[in-house]
Amino acid sequence: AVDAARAAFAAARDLDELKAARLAHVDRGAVAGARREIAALPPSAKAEAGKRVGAAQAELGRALAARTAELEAERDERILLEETVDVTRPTGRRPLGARHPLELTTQRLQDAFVGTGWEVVEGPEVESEWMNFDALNIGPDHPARQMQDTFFVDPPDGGIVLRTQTSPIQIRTMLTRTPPIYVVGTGKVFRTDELDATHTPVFHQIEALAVDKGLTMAHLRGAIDHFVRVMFGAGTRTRVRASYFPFTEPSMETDFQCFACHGEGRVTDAKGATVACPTCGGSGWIELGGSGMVNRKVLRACGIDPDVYTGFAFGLGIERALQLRHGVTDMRDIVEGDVRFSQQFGLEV
Ligand code: FA5
Repeated sequence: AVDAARAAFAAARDLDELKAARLAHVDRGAVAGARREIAALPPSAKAEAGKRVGAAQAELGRALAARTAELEAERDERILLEETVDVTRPTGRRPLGARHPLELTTQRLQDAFVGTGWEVVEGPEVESEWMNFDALNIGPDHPARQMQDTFFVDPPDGGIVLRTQTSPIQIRTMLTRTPPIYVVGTGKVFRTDELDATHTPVFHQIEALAVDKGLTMAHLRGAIDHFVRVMFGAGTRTRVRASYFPFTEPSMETDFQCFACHGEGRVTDAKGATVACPTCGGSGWIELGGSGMVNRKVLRACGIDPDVYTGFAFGLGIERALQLRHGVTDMRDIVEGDVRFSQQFGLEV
């Protein structure tokens, strides 16, 4: 009986078959039967029979345990093989994104200020007309309201606009702080401009504001020069010219030399003809931003005494700055969000 059981254990190909063999040969097999029969034996034979049956049972137990261990090892090995992960197989890689050059440029511009002790401030994109215009000395009938074509938020007479410039950040800052003030704000601004090579309806500005005792135009020129050097390198050609903004007096505008025609105003087209440069419109210069001494009326509206303090401010378009720095001839490339455009810049903008 023991040999038959051993043969059945050996024949079992997996743990289920081994279980069946155990039921047949151990639990209900001849040895178990022999054990039950011991009770009926005469007392003199019981001890001897008990020993033999016990030895047979122990033998069966050992054989079963050995085969169980073998089959379990086989099973574990099979599972390991079936569940193997091939780490050398090529995977479906997800394409990496890239940080947008506008974001990198903004950071670089902010760094240029923070490095000289200025502070970064923010303002909302949905702004009150009062902050965006009135407080900046642009009254309801002021022609400058038409200079910046405005998106109105419903209802149209609710006095809420999408800010057309970052200059309302100046107002918010002067209303909540006392001089000396040295702050720089950046963000999205909105105008109903058509999308073309140098315009987009949603663009970014950076705005700097300083209010302190004794600030003059010389400080403003110095700040702009520092900014332009950091941003564009020492060799960049810029010019300032007198301009007009209601919130600065006097006002200036900074232009940079057109990178497409190198200031010539004319380029050669695909057919070899000389035509007006499409990037700058033929003037040879591209407007970068406006600046000036903070208008006394604006200081007063913000509760700052213009007889004690003076201030200067400048604001410029970041897309334009990016165009200049990298010779991007068409602003549409900047705003379309194609990752291949961003990838060209890496992390160094
Ligand atoms: C202003 O917005 C003033 N707030 C700037 C200022 C600040 C003056 C502080 C004085 C003191 P302006 O409307 O010129 O000015 O616009 C500033 C710059 O934004 C422009 O020089 C140009 O670089 C950029 N810009 C204007 N319109 C667009 C547009 N549609 N797309 C991209 N950039 C634009």
